[in-house]
Amino acid sequence: MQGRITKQISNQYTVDTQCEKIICSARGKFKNMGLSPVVGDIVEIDPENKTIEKIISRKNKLDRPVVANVDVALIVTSLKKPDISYTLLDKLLTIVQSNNIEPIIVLTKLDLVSKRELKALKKTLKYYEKLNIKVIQNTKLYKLRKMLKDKVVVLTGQTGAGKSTILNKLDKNLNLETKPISEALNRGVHTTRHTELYKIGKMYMVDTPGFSALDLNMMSVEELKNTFREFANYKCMYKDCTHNNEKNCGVKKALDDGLILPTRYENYIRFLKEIYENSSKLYK
Ligand SMILES: Nc1nc2c(ncn2[C@@H]2O[C@H](COP(=O)(O)OP(=O)(O)OP(=O)(O)O)[C@@H](O)[C@H]2O)c(=O)[nH]1
Ligand SMILES: [Mg+2]
Ligand SMILES: [Zn+2]
Repeated sequence: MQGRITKQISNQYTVDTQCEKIICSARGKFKNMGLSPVVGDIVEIDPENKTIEKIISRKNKLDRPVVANVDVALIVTSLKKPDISYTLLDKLLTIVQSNNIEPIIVLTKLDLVSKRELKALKKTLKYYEKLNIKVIQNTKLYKLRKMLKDKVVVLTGQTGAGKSTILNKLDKNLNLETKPISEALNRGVHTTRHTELYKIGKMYMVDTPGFSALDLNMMSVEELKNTFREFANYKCMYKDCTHNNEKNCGVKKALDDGLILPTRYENYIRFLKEIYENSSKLYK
């Protein structure tokens, strides 16, 4: 019998089969193989012993949150309280795209910014739309329903950005815990703690613990470059140009010409350095 893991609490996996939810444990052999089932996995189970027997090979797997077979990531981006962070936005875009997941930016708390601020923000966000990344507002969630039909969807973004609030709006029966930002920040912990897939209509949604710091674990420079889609439009003298200190770099020229958003380039360099630091740690 096959099903999808929708929830995990230590070795207790909730497996959603076509007819029922069965709580299973993973067999010891997975541990020995250095492989453990995660939320989002499609698994073969033994319904009598209530054990997971086999993990069907994955399309992808995210590390934080730990979820497999993800189609779309909603990058929930609050404009105020917490303030928008382009570094976090670009980092999430990079991580999501390097895992072959389609990113959709969902803006929240538009009601907390002034008209003038909103105008400037929208201009910046247009840049992302030109990269073919969808940007939608949390007041227009009906647009999401169509886009996310039959998809496994993760929500990600800072604590207090409004992820659980979005899920609650999409499904009035969920009643996920949400916390005013001041309270959440004072406690220094995320309101949402374990990973779980919620079936909402025809989509599987993950309400994840929000996170603010992420590393680009094991990403190569080549992968990083690929996730900055706009860079491919410019030609550099060296084919393996890292767009850092090289001569005749088309990307740096485009930056000087105002064709590349400065924060995008800054974040790219920041991530590049992180990757170099990670790999030097590896060889120490
Ligand atoms: N003004 C305003 N408040 C919002 C909006 N969206 C969410 N909030 C509020 O922001 C606070 C945090 O929302 P949550 O949904 O708990 O945030 P979260 O992203 O799930 O946070 P974690 O679970 O801690 O990662 C709550 O008080 C929400 O009511 C919005 O569009 N405007
Ligand atoms: Mg939450
Ligand atoms: Zn270059």
